[in-house]
Amino acid sequence: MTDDDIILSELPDDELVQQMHDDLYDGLKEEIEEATQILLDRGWAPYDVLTKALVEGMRIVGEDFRDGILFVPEVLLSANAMKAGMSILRPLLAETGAPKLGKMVIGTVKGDIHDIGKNLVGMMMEGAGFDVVDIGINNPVENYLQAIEDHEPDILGMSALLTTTMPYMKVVIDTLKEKGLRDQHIVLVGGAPLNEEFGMAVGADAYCRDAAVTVETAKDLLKRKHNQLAGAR
Ligand code: B1M
Repeated sequence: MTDDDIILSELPDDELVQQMHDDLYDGLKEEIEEATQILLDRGWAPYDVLTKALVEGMRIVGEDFRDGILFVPEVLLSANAMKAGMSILRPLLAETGAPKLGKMVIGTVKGDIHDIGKNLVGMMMEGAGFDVVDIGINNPVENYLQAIEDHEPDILGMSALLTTTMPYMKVVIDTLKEKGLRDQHIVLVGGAPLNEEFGMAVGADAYCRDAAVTVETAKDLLKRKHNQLAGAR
């Protein structure tokens, strides 16, 4: 059977998820949209569609990109397909009706245009009840400062996917310090090449391994901050 003959709605769940990994790999946006909707219609939780079908598919793409099997144009198509699936899930993940826990500004740092992980973090934070202001990609320090002034967030989130761009996080944090703004915000950093040690070295409050950890860390640090403020009164 060729890919053209496959009727997605007739595949059982496990084969459909496998097919989504293949379709993501091949950058087939419409198929990813259709399959995302099928899984939702079958009662899958949006979070499970996101992690088991889309994120896992992108992990496979990432491995083959690393190994020189896939190249930038192909990975761009995969990224577009991934985003199409994510945009179906986004309103569903955000639809919790939970009271607002706080506000986060998030952006990818200067020189870096990767945004899938950042978008995912934003979606999960919204779903957990945070207001999220996404300032996009390739942000110089001025953009972060402007967003902080405009939106007065509790949390500043920065994403970097390249070893060459991750040091820029320190530039942003040092500038916040110089301007006396650092202590007013919880600073969280994330992205595939980072780790705990790096997060501490650049002066962030925490490194977040993934979107779920970001939500937990944000809640935890915000609670601690509120307790500290209450104790100081
Ligand atoms: Co790029 N790329 N890429 N790429 N790309 C990587 C990052 C790379 C590791 C691939 C590889 O070679 N193995 C490699 C970096 C190597 C390095 O730095 N040592 C790389 C390279 C080299 C490049 C280019 C330089 C390639 C070139 O031009 N020759 C170029 C750079 C462009 C630039 O930014 N200036 C480039 C371009 C691209 C595309 C445009 C083709 C595309 C991006 C499309 C887009 O984002 N719109 C792309 C992609 C898709 C990838 C890989 C394959 C996948 C990244 C991704 O979306 N992962 C990636 C390989 C990899 O990471 N293994 C790769 C899925 C996503 C859900 O995970 O982003 O890790 P991730 O996010 C996670 C966590 O990290 C965390 O939570 C997220 C969700 O759980 N997290 C945060 C992320 N940000 C956070 C922020 C937070 C908290 C948690 O704030 C609080």
